[in-house]
Order: sequence, then structure tokens, then C-alpha cells
Amino acid sequence: MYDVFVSKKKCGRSLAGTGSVSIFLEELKAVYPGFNYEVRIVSFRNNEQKEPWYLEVNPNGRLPAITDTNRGDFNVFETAAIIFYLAQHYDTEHKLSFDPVNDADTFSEALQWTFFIHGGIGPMQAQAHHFNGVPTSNEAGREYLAGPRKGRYSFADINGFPCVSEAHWLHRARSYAMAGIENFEEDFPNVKAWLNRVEARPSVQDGLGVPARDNADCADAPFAS
Ligand SMILES: N[C@@H](CCC(=O)N[C@@H](CS)C(=O)NCC(=O)O)C(=O)O
Repeated sequence: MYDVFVSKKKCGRSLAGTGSVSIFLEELKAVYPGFNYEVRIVSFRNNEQKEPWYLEVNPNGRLPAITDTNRGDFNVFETAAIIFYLAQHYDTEHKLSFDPVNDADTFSEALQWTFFIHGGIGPMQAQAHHFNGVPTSNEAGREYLAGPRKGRYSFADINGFPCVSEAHWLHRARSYAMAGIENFEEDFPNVKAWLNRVEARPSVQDGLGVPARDNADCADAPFAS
């Protein structure tokens, strides 16, 4: 059992990093019977992420973070670090990840996409660059970011999806303008297909729904859906 710290201030969809972690947790739940986690709501409205108790969990005072109660209440912050931690300790059969020793090249590919997403300055930047990266990969019929041939669904896709899709769905008008892209669906059909492919997974839907929408927090949100 884990505690995963997320904010309730999400309107229809998870925030980027929180979404990646929730999706990964839901995917682990689907694959490994007995795996479970507990959601702990941290209120942005009350600035709870800056309170001393939470800074013990995440010294950066941001979401998401997890506390692994299976492993002596070990705390992990930063989206990508959480995903790697969960993969290392709980995706023991590498169903959502790649073996860093026996499948080192594919693991490196997944790592590259993960750092690429987090090395940018946020969803806007990630989205703009993704538009180039994914279609290039798709020239060889690629369906997922890492793995041989068509690729295999993994933490790389889980990590990247909310970031790109958040920009696509929640900030459509602004992000397109800022990224200089007017016709996303026509100009980037492979990115759209990748988003659709990932979004179609039940665990992705489940993860995006964690935590349940808070209507009060969403009332004045410009992109509430
Ligand atoms: N690099 C961090 C970014 C975390 C982050 O910016 N979280 C936002 C929500 S998506 C947050 O907690 N904002 C509240 C704050 O900064 O006080 C990660 O990937 O975990």
C-alpha cells in the first residue's frame, strides 16, 4: 500500500505529473493482483503543499509525491522519479517498463523520452517538441515511444501522455497559439493517434479520474470539462 499525494484541484483531468503517477498506479493495479494505493488529498486552495508536514514528504512543496508504506514510509517526489521507483520495486515482471540490465537499449529509449518530457519547460514546450518527435518515430509504424518495431506501451508513454494531452485538451486555444500550431489534428495525425491509443486504455481513464473531480475547486476553472 502506498500513499499518493495529489491535489483535488483538477477539473475533469489530472494535472500532468499527478496524472502520470495515477495512471501508472492504476496500470500496476490492473497487472499485479493485490497492488493497491491510497489517495491523500493535498489542498492547493489551502496551500497545504507548503505545510511543514508535507515538506517532509516533498521538500519541493509540490505534487505529486508518494509515501511507500511497504518500505518503511519511504518518500519519493518528482513525477519521473516516482514512476522509476514504482517500476523498480513493483513492476517486477517489466510489463510496463524495460529491464535495465537485460534490455538496456530499450530501457535507455524509455529513459530518453522521460527526460525529454521533463527536461522541457512544461507541457507547452513538451507538446511543441513532441509534435516533431512522435511523427518521426511513426514513419516506421511506431505506436509507442520506446521499444523495438512498433514499440511497447510503457512508463515512457504513461509519463508523456498527460503532459501532451493536457496541453491538447485543457489549454487547446492557448497552447496551439503559443506553439505556433493551428491545426493539430490535421497536421499531426500520428501524435493524435498516439494520444487516442493511450487514452483508450481503461487504466489510463481510471488514472485520470484520480482523485475524483472536485466541483467546488473546478467552478472557476477556465478549462473545466
Ligand atoms: N517537476 C515536478 C513538478 C511538480 C509541479 O509543478 N506540481 C504542481 C502541480 S502539477 C504543483 O504542485 N503546484 C503547486 C505549487 O507549486 O505550489 C514533478 O514533475 O513532479
